[in-house]
Amino acid sequence: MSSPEVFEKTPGWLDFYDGPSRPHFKLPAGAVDAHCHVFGPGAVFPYSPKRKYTPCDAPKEALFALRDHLGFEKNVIVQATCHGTDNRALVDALKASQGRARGVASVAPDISDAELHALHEAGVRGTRFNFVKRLVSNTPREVFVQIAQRIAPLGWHIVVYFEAQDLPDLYDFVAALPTTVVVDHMGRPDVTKPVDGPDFNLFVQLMQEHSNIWSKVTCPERLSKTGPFALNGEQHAYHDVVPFGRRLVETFPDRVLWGTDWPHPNLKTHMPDDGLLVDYIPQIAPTAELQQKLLVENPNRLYWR
Ligand code: 0GY
Repeated sequence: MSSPEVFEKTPGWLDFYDGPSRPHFKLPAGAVDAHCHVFGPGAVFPYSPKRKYTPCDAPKEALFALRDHLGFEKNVIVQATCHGTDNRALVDALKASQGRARGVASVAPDISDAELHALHEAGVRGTRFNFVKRLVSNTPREVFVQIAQRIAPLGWHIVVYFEAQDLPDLYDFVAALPTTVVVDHMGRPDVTKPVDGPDFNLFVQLMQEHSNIWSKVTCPERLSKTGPFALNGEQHAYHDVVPFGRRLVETFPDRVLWGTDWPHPNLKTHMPDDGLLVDYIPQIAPTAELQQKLLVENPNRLYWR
């Protein structure tokens, strides 16, 4: 047998946070971490030859340990671009979770019916369309339309990942998708702009006009310019992102999801303490009712029905 390929991490790659704190915020029973990934390990599940980065290994055992440490009951594991359309690491994690994880896969339009059904059987409930140019080469929109037609009969949804400056161009395409659509990370707003300014209003309009569109109110650590610093002597994690998350949670309480984004790919300056990320949640979902919807009811309705 040939020896497994050895992968060198992208220079400057930050490994996930070692020894996350235990959050002060107590998650409600049944809470779901609805956006996280597994990476490899590369020796078992090689990274895609087409990848734009090589991550640290972040295996399922580490994800499940984090789940238990933070107090989540379940995970939604999203296929990351470094694995391309090879969903084996994802499927392996889903099977090992004993029903406590669901998945979002990346598929090609020519995937066979048998392969689609095997993914469904393993716990996949969605596919991801990625428009972030530093992560993927361009996929023609007709290809995405073909994939949407293949997955819709399974009752899957589509996760879309784009950056705010691309929304005007993508608006009609996203609005026309035939399934439930979940937008990653609030469409990546520029949080130095006003929360009620034209850019974020366009995103809110997309959700207002289309009741099938949901948003993950995730990734303050990616969007924040202020970072996880104390304010007025209190720990206010990523406070500049709070108005954006809170606006979506309060306007669309039944169509928002939250997740850690562990192991936090492609962060260049700081790696978040996942415990502190959990402590961010009550800032954007201040009542027990909003927390229950965000963390328990919404993800269970989408992934475990
Ligand atoms: C995220 C964000 C990123 C990466 C990916 O699939 C991926 O490679 O999603 C990113 O670099 O912004 O949601 O994990």
